[in-house]
Amino acid sequence: MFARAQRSIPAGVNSPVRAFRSVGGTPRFLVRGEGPYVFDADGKRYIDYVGSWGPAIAGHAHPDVVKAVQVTAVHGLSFGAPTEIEIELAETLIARLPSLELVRLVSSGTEATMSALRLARGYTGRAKIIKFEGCYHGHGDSLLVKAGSGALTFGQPSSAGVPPAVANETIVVPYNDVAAVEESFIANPDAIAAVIVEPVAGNMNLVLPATGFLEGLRTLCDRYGAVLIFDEVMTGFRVGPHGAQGRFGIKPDLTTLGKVIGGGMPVGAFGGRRDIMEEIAPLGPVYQAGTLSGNPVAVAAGLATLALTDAPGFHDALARRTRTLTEGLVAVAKRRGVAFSAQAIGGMFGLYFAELVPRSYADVMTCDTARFNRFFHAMLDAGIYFAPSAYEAGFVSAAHGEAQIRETLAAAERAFAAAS
Ligand code: HOZ
Repeated sequence: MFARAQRSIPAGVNSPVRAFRSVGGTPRFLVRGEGPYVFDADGKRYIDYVGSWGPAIAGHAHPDVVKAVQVTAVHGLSFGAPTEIEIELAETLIARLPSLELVRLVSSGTEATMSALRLARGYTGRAKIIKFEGCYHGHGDSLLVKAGSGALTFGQPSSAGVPPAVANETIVVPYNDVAAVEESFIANPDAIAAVIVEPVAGNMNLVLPATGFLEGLRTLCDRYGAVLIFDEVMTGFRVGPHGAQGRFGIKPDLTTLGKVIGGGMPVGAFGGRRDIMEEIAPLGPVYQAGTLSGNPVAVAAGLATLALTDAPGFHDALARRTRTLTEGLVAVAKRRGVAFSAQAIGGMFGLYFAELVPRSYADVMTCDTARFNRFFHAMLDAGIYFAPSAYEAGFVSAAHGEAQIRETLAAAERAFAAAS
């Protein structure tokens, strides 16, 4: 399949990290998923810690989600006209995130971040933005400057094809460095439209915000009249029922969402303060549109998924299980004498072949990628599917139970030996 795919698709994949180029070997072509498992075209079963890169928080093919899709699809796949189910998703998102007064649905996280930036620029009448080294916000031109995820995995954090005039409007500063943000504001008075940040960075492996970092961004944006955008495409309803903003108690001006809110179908969203959102067409002059925006079948999958996360104790149980995994891996590595660390927040985790957990892109770059690659392949052979890159966060679903964690840790005993 891989050979065939490469004849018609660049590198045989429709998104770069899937190509396995940084870890080597052949990508697995998946044919089905069920709960915590995915199955490849050769019939091999894997415990899946990619979870479609985040959306599969309830596990694969959860019966409630599948049913919602089936029931909705029978009535038509897309209308390009308003539907009631879109209101339900908008109301659900607003109820969960107090910072959202209005929200618009789109079809991907990339669309959400691109639109939020345009909106911030239109609202402030300013051109420059601040982003953080190693943060990835989709593949919009302004955002592919020192980006994370696949851009980082393949050593191309700044993409070709982005005109210098566009890239020059993006100021990049180190994650967790409030002083650098302040210096940028001082150097560019009245020119910065927005600060966009992953409140928990998940595209340069996992990096947590240091104490005071998010608060500092809030203060500086208020002081200099810039829009604070939290990119919660990854963290939205994965690190807690009210996202990272609920968890850290910071109210951004705009929020971008994706992944979990589509439950595996293409849904994104951006929303926030009413006075800013009212600048969006047709209320205001900032244009944004999409044929499949608010697609009813995709929205149905998202609503069903969000309903599952409303179960009492859902996020606590998810966080506990994720911690059991990371603490277990650290214990195994220690026994094997491997320099390794790990951490978790909600249902997200990071694994690092380094003694200490990283606090910045520079720290992430000190991790031993050769060791990661050996560990990755040993785990894959044992039926454990981690992200095929040392620069991606991992994801646990509600369908992962003790049995899967035990099996993972048993495989890790051998994989750490192979990695060292
Ligand atoms: N950019 C995604 C991970 N952070 C990967 C998307 C994919 O390959 O599906």
